[in-house]
Amino acid sequence: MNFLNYGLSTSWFELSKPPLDISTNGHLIDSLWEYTTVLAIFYFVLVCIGLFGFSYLYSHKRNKTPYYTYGNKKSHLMVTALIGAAVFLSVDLNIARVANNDMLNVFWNYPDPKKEEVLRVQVMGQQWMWSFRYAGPDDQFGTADDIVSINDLRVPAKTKVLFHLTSKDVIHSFFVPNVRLKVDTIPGRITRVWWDANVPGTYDIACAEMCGTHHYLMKAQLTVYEKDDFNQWLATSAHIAKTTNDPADKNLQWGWKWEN
Ligand SMILES: [Cu+2]
Repeated sequence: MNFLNYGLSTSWFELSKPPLDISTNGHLIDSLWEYTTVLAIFYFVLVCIGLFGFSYLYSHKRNKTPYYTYGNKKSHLMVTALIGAAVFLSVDLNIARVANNDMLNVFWNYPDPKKEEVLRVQVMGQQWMWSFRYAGPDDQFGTADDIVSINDLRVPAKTKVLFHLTSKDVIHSFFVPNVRLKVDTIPGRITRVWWDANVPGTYDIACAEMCGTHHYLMKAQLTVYEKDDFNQWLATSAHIAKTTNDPADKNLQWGWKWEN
C-alpha cells in the first residue's frame, strides 16, 4: 500500500478508518470497536476534568492553609468504588456481553453445507504461503479433481463460505481485514471460520502471527466474484486441475476428508 497513492485530498481521519467492510457481519466488530473508542474518550475526558478541576480548586492561590487528606474516608472509598463499578459495568462487562452474543449467535453459528448453499474451502498455512483447496466436481476433498491454488483465494459474493483451516508447520493466523475476521491455523488441528462477502473486488489476506523470518511475505489475495463469474472460474479451474494434478507430488496432496 503506497501512502502517496492516497493523494493530498485524503485526510488523516480517512487514513485512520478501518478498511472497507465487505461482509454481512463485519459491522458487529466495527460497532464494538467504536463503542470501546467512544467510552475510552468519555472516561479520558472525565479524568482530565477531575485532574485539572481539582488542581484548580485546591491550588495554592485559593488555599493558603494546606489541608492534608489521605483519601481513606468512607465517602472517598464510596466515590472510588462507584467510579470503578461504572467503568467495569459500562466497558468490560458490556463488551464481554455483546462479544459473547455475537460469537454464539453469528461467528460460531457455522453454516451447514447439508442444509444450505455453502462454498467449502480448505486452507493450509505454511512457511510462508497460503494454500487453498476446493472440492472440485465430485464434491469430495482429498481426491484427484480437487482445485488447489496458492496465495489466491476466490469466492462468490452473497454466498456463505465455510473454511476449514490447518497448518503444516507452525502456528499462523489467517487474517482478512475486509471481512473483520482472523483465525489461527494450528498444526494437527482444524479450525473454522465463515463469512458472507457482498462486494466484488480484490482484497488482502495476511498472516497475523509472527511465524518466522519471512512472516512479512506471507500474504495472499482474495477475489470476490459475482456468482456467475465465480462459477465460470471454478469450471475453468476444474478443467485445469484435471489435466495438471500429479498424484506423486506430495506437496499437492495435503487435503483431508471434510467433516462438519
Ligand atoms: Cu504465518
